[in-house]
Amino acid sequence: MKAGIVGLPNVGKSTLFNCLSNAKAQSANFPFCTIEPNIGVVNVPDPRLQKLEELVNPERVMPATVEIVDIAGLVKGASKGEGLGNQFLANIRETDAILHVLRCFDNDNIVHVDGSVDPIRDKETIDMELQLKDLETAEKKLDKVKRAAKTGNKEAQKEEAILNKIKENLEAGVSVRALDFSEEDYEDYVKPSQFITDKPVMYVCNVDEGAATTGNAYVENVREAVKDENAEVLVLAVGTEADINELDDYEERQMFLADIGLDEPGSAKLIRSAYKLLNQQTYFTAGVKEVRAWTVTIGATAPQAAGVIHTDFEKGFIRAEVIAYDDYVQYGSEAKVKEAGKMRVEGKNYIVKDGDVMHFLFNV
Ligand SMILES: Nc1nc2c(ncn2[C@@H]2O[C@H](COP(=O)(O)OP(=O)(O)OP(=O)(O)O)[C@@H](O)[C@H]2O)c(=O)[nH]1
Ligand SMILES: [Mg+2]
Repeated sequence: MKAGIVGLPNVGKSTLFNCLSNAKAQSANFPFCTIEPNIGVVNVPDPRLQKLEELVNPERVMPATVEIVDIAGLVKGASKGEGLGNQFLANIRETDAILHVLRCFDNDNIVHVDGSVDPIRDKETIDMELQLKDLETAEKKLDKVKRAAKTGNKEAQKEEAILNKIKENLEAGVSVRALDFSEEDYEDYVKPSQFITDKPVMYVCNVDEGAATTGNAYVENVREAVKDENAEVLVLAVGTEADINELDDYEERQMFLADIGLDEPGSAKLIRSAYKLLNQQTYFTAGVKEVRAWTVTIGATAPQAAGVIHTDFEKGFIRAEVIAYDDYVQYGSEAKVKEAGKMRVEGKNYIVKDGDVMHFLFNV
């Protein structure tokens, strides 16, 4: 699962990537600095892991990770090949969620491809290009399905109706994610097309450091414009955080963060949000060798969770011993949790909960 950083050129996407990841992307004050996508595997900050570390005192600690991709900027006409054109659209299609970066800071020295700072216009530009690309996808599919629909094939007719609904909405500037479908229709006819505007999105408002905690008028405009989208709007002083991230010393970083009013980097919050946006959650394994956070899709069963560690664990799954994170912390050790009768034994239909501390029994 990966989240892609998307936006106009020169709005701070690569700078944001550098806040998140240690794989340094080139960032510079000119449009289309990024061409090939930068990929980073980013640790998901999770205070629960430190707590478990204190309790278990393991040899090592492994955090959960999420993959972030920094993608080339896109401009008006991109869907028709302008700028870097279609190439980047393929990069976006390969991601599972979109982090849409909007420039919300004034600075005459940083070029804006459309001449002025206006995050609402910028958002519309990006949305429109992605919608045009999806329109192309919908039309291609429609062409294919039309003939079969004419001959009376019921399924083809259903698909045609759904594709027409998508097409009409895209033409009216409505993204696929905003449309309602029955779960069955969605699974059968919408999801397989992998529409770009169907991917979950969150907005990252790039502000200057004075607005890191408060936001600014641009951010207010963004909030107002997306209020019906049910999408998170995150405020981040990307440039400043990238500078702070360059410092090697933890204390020093915390000091500079405190200066702009933060007790943790906005980028940490962003990673957690991206993780949620990807529909992921964490369960833990806690042993003396290793305390580790594992990533599972929300709704995953115990065997599927076991499969994240090893496919054999899933195939040979017998049962799982589960301790809720809060119980683990309250009683302080696995033994004490057991004594208190708070360790549960769960079977193959158990739906994993965020924060479960799990131990799997299996045979191979
Ligand atoms: N003042 C200020 N400058 C910023 C901020 N974020 C990024 N910049 C600068 O803006 C310029 C462009 O940043 P990049 O991160 O390379 O932009 P990008 O969106 O990746 O651009 P492309 O790869 O060309 O699409 C660089 O000179 C950054 O230093 C910010 O928050 N404040
Ligand atoms: Mg870039």
